[in-house]
Amino acid sequence: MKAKNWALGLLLGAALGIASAQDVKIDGAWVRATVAGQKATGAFMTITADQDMTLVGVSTPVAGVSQVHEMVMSNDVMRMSEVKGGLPLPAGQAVTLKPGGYHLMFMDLKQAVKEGESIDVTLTLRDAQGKSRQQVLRVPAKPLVMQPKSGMHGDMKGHQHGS
Ligand SMILES: [Cu+2]
Repeated sequence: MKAKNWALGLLLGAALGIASAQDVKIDGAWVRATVAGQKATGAFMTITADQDMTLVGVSTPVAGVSQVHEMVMSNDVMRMSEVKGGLPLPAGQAVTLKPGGYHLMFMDLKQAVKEGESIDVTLTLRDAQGKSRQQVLRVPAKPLVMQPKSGMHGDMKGHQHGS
């Protein structure tokens, strides 16, 4: 019933030429401002999809390589790696990308990301039917608020991937 309503809404939206840009809600997006010589940075946000979606890719003009990353424990060391198969965005669930967890990774930076400036970030999203589309965001650059190292560790050890 719900899916049917949604499909009908999509059909109407398409018929009226309305872009379904509001399918995925983005809250609190920011990218970590870089310091001199820094070649990589991360971006963070909370993403809420109103239908099951998968974040399959990301790009920005300021980086040569952009990936969706996760932090994983490997031999007691936190490492980050690309999320294989994309990051699931279950319908109605807020998925938070934050330091120490999921993040958008921008590598091979072509320019500095300065505090107070914004960069364009394009998310590639795939729906349950396998259709992909892109959503462009303006993401402001902010400095990372430094936290005590020990506190960070404690947080990470207790970290579980919640639902
Ligand atoms: Cu990363």
